[in-house]
Amino acid sequence: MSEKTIFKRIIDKEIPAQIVYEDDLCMAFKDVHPQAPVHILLIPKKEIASTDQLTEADTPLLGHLYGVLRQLVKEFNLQDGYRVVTNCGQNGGQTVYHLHFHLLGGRPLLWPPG
Ligand code: DGP
Repeated sequence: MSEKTIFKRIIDKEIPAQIVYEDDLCMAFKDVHPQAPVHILLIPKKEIASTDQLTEADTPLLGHLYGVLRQLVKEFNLQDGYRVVTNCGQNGGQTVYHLHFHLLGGRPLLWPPG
């Protein structure tokens, strides 16, 4: 069996994280290397390695995740603007192969990204 990702270990509560939201389908916690005053990672509990592994069956899950993102936007007062990022694959800068959304805000964010 392949090794658990660090995010699966957080889901299983084997390692600590600053969890800001959790339900049956997903979990949100603070990024350990924050790139903005607010930097939260939202992950499904289902083990999906990346956007490349998503199927049509995951459509309701993605809708749920975006609903939770909007809740987090309110909770963390990001009404002035924010960014939702999913890195995919080597060129996309993905380092953890468990699907996740970065929610970044609390400062003006530059574009294009590096
Ligand atoms: P990505 O490069 O898109 O795969 O982002 C992975 C993010 O996960 C990166 O911003 C740092 C964060 N991260 C890695 N390990 C841990 C951890 O153990 N705890 C927390 N809270 N975040 C982590």
